[in-house]
Amino acid sequence: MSDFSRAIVKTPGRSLIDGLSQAGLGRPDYQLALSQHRQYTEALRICGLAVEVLAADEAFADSVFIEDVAVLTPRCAVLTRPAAPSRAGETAAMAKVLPSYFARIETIEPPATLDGGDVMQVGSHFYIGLSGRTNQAGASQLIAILERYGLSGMTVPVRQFLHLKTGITWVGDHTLLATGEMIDQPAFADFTILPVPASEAAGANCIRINDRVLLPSGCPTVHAMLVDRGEQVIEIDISEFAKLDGGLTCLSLRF
Ligand code: CIR
Repeated sequence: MSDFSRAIVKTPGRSLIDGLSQAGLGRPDYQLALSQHRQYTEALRICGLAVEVLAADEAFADSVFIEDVAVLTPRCAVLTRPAAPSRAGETAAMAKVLPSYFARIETIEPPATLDGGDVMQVGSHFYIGLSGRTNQAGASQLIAILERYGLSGMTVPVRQFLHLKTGITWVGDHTLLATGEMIDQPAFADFTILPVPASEAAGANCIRINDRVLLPSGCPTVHAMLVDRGEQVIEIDISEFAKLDGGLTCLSLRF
């Protein structure tokens, strides 16, 4: 079981409509995005988390995807180095927030790039996607930091997805929800894989929090698989964030 007690989220700004997007689903509706973000935040609270809600930052259209700017571990926080040029400045705001919660803060340094969406924690081990956003130098720096704190990490190639966790997330015990290239990825051969059909690919990005699982709405097959395992599922509609390639995990940092 994960044992999170806190989360940090960031209110979407009006500039959200200009966020990076490959999805081809059109621009987000800002008012609907705000309402979905409130429901998401409320779901985190229902899971028992104390949630800090940061103010919107209009200078950074994608800053609602707060997961990408930090990796939080039980022993230290790591400020990342987002690869997208328009997102590079997002870490400055996070650098001011983290000292309230973490005594030890590490940073990823140039020329490395690393987005938090590429980092999947399973216990004390961290899987790091080598994607269009996270390079080998970023992964190597993160692994070196983790090892200094008695944690461990390894890389996983990501070809089909924006980030590693776009295609795979940990759902509890020794089990992962996976879609596309992640279903047969050798790095995860020892796990029980719950295969997510391509038609419900968004469902591969879920969040296990304490005794509940958050799941994007519109994934009936995945919902049924989770209920079969005895999970308590909370469905959340994040349609406006999906238009910017965002999933459930990207909208918060949990620790
Ligand atoms: C981006 O392209 O950076 C944003 N539009 C979406 C980031 C999604 N983050 C994530 O999957 N961790």
